[in-house]
Parts: sequence; C-alpha cells; structure tokens
Amino acid sequence: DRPSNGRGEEQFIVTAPNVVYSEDAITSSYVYRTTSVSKTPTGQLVAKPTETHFDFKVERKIPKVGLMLVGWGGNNGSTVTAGILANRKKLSWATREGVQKANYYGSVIMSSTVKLGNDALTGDEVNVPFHKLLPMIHPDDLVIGGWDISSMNLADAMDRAQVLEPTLKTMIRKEMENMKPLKSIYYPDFIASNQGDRADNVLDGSAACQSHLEKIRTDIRDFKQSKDLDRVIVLWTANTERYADIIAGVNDTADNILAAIQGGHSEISPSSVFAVACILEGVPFINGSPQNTFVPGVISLAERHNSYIGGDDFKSGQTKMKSALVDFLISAGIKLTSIASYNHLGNNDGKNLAEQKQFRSKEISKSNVVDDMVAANHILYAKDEHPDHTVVIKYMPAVGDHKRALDEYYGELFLGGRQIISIFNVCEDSLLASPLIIDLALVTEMMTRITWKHSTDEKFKNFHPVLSILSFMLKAPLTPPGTPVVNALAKQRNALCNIFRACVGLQPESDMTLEHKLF
Ligand code: NAI
Ligand code: DG6
Repeated sequence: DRPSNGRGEEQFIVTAPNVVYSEDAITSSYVYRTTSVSKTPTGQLVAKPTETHFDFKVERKIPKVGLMLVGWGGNNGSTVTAGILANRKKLSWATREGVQKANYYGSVIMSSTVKLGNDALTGDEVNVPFHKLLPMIHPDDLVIGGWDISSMNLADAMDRAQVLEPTLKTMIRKEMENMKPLKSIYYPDFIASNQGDRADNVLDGSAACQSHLEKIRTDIRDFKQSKDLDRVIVLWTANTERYADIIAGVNDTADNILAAIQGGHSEISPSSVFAVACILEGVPFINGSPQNTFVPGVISLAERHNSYIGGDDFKSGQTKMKSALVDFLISAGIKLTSIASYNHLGNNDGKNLAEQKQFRSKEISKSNVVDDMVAANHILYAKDEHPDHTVVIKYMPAVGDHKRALDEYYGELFLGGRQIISIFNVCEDSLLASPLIIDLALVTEMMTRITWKHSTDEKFKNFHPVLSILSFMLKAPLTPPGTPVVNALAKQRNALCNIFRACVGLQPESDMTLEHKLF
C-alpha cells in the first residue's frame, strides 16, 4: 500500500466542488465554523456562530526524508532505528511467546483508523488508516542518522538498551553496526553528572560557541546531500537537560541568543544550540524531552525564519493515560481531588533523572497536564482551585527499561461519596516512545507540505512555526505565544484528525449520527 510513483496514492478521493486534485496538489476550500461568545451588560452569554473561509493546499509528491536524532545511541534512538529496520525488512522473529512480526503498534498515524464517513448503501461506518487521510510519507522510508555524545555504534547501543529480543537483534545487527553517531556538543552542566562516563564522542568546548552551531548546520547539510534527501527533520531524544535560566540580553530575543552563542554564554543549552542550527537551516526541530529548549529567543528566531519547531517531552505512558482519564472523570462531572503519580525505572533516562535539576525539568512537564481540563469545569472547581498533584520518579536499575508507573486518582462523587482509582502500568518505556518519534516525524513532514490562505488572499503560506498540532504526542505542548495549551488527549487527536480532514475539504466527524436517530 505504498506510493510507487513518488506521488501519494490516496486510498480515497473526495468528490465535491470545493476539492480539486491536480497532478501536484490537492486544493480545498473550507468553511471553518466556530462559536464566538460575548457577554451582555447583565452578564448573559451570547453565542454567535461564525464562519471563516480558508483554502488549503497539500503537495502530493512524497519526498525522501531524513530523520536525524540527537541522542541516537540512547534507548529510544536505538529502538526506533531497529524498529524501522525490522519493518522495512518485514522481519519476523522467535520469542518465547511465539513468532513476532514487525509492526507499528503505538503509532497513532500508522496503527489507528479514523472514520471517513458512512457506507452509501448500508450506512455502516467506513474507517481508513490515519496515514491514508493525506499523502503521508511511510516510516519504512525514513533515512535515519544523528548525533550522540556516546560513540557506541547502534548495534552495541541496542544491546546496552536491553529493550529488544536477541533474535531480532541478531537479524539487524550488521546494519546497525555500520551506524555510528556523529560527534555532539556536550555541556556537562546541563545533564546529570552521572552521564560523564559515556561522553566519549564530543566536539571540543564545553559551552555554546559559533563553531558548534556551524558544525551542527554542516552535519545537517552533509547528511541531506550524502543521502540525497529532499528534506531533513531533527528530533531531540537525548538526555533531559536542566532548565536554562531566562536571562535578559542572553536568550530572551532572537538577536540576543545568536549573540550569546557567538559569545560563548554558559546559559545556552546544547538543545537550544541544536534548535537554533535547525532554524537557521530551515529544518524542523522537535524536542522530545522536557527542558526549556525553546527559550523566548529560540521561538522568536523560529518565527523570524518561518521554520517549524515543536515540543516538549514525549507523552508516552502515565501522562497519556492521565490526559485521557482526567478528561473523562472531569467531563463526567466527578470531582478529582488528588493525583499521586509514582514512577520507578532502571534505564539511563532514570539514571539521568536521579539528579535534582534534571528531575525538576521532568516534574514540571508531568505536573501541568491537567490544568486545561480543571479550568474548563467551573462547576467542580472554583477559580484557581486545583486537584493536589504529586509526581515522584526513582531510579531502580534492576527494572531496566520496564518502567513501573503507579497512579492513585482520588475523587469526590455524588453526596460526598469517594472514589479511588489505582493504576499500575508496566511497560518498556522505549517501546512506547519509539512510535511517538515516528508520529512526530510523519506529522511534522506532512505539515511542511500543507499551506493555507484566507479565501480572498493571493498566496498560500505555512502554519505558525510552533507546531501545536503535534500536541497528542507531547506532554507539555508548545503552542504559539499567547495561545492556549490543550492537554486533553481526545481533543488533541480531534485537532490532528480534523485539520487533516479539512485539507481534503471534509468537515469534522461530529458523531451525531442523526441518520440513525431520527424517526
Ligand atoms: P537515554 O539516556 O537512553 O538516551 C539519551 C541519549 O542521549 C544517550 O545515548 C546520551 O548519550 C545522549 N546524549 C546526551 N546528551 C547529548 C547531546 N548533547 N547530544 C547528543 N546526544 C546526547 O534516554 P532515552 O530513554 O532514550 O530517552 C531519551 C529522552 O526522551 C529523555 O530525555 C527522556 O526523558 C525523554 N522521554 C522518554 C520517554 C520514554 O518513554 N522513553 C518519554 C518521554 C520523554
Ligand atoms: C519517568 O517517568 C521517566 C520519564 O522519562 C518517563 O518515562 C517519560 O517521561 C514518560 O512519561 P509518561 O508520563 O509520558 O509516561
């Protein structure tokens, strides 16, 4: 089911006067309907339906795309690389539970479906794979590369990660052995001191400098050229860094951060240097870790160069459940009063998070994930009232990548009743995160081929450089300055799905199914 001619082969076409298919593009006219609410002097709310007319254009030609991972030799980096190889080669391998086939489970784009509509004859739902909504690239075709401060080749790195079955590793070992991370930038102050012993693949210098910035830019260009790529995406899956202080004159504006890198300021993190390099190259940069890579100066620079950025922190297990469960509880009218979240894990991520400053980055990212759902329900919560919310993470080497996440949700029911929900979630952390890396790459790439305009405008243009459409995959979604953050999982998925539908001129699926309800 793969495009064979360099152009997307759509599983469906839309026949409507507002949708035009040409050799190169799908163009749609779309009426965006929202409800504008105002207040009368007496305090009554007035809701007014509004319409905005947009045109969307989707390039149909499928590009050859490179994905460069920062932290390539880590658990996520080695696992996602192995997973793509296994899928590309359509591998099956023996496990103690039987034969396992390569798949993309856990990827919303590759392994979930969306309702297209209802069958014209039977009225039954017709569902299509998410990745067939638009002409998307296939993950098997991603060309992977990247950087790591550890020089280990990817075969040894996957052994170090202790995630994959030995049978699978044997089948891909040769290819993985030939993959060697590029030297990276290492400023020891930003990640835990316990990481020092693996840092044997680093560029000279331990603070930001112009030569580091230039080197990363050159690496990106070289990779693009040597692999004959149309496009490159860079994704940070390296260690969680501590927060950088926001300092006036240093990282608060685009010009200041460029000058601060040149001047070697010690408060510029490696991840910010990578972000700046990507922005200057016009290459999308996604941050899969929780630190504040996107300091104000980086965001302004992205806006200036109209270059895509997205983050922060993969939303893989505990938080994904939280952003679904809390939305369910609060929207069911149950007053959640506390959430206690414990984690213990034994992989290198856990080791790095054992130090306070790095833990603090993760604590911030994991703690703000229910704010929008609480704020939306003023019946249950007074202004500024929040459930208690505690996040604990402990390093426990014995459990390796099999992270344990324990959550207690405590809520208030009808007439003072109490509800306690306990969740104990055990799974390989990297097997949850790897499909998210793929989704982030696929959606980001798709966004580079979608443009929009107001119907009356002449020219199509990009979306805002801050790609909040990636929120479903991220714990602390970065949004364009001044715009709200949505954490609720279902809303995030709807946004992704409905923007894609709009691009082919389809209205959001309302789930009203009136055709089955009227008498
Ligand atoms: P890991 O510790 O196994 O891998 C990180 C890699 O980054 C290491 O190989 C390390 O040598 C490398 N590294 C550190 N600083 C670097 C730099 N400046 N340049 C290049 N490489 C550098 O960690 P893992 O499990 O792969 O996770 C990666 C990141 O993803 C962590 O920040 C983690 O918090 C985040 N994350 C992971 C999730 C998961 O479910 N696995 C979910 C959410 C976030
Ligand atoms: C402990 O929670 C370590 C973290 O790196 C997590 O594994 C990661 O952030 C995933 O968190 P969550 O909440 O999305 O499962």
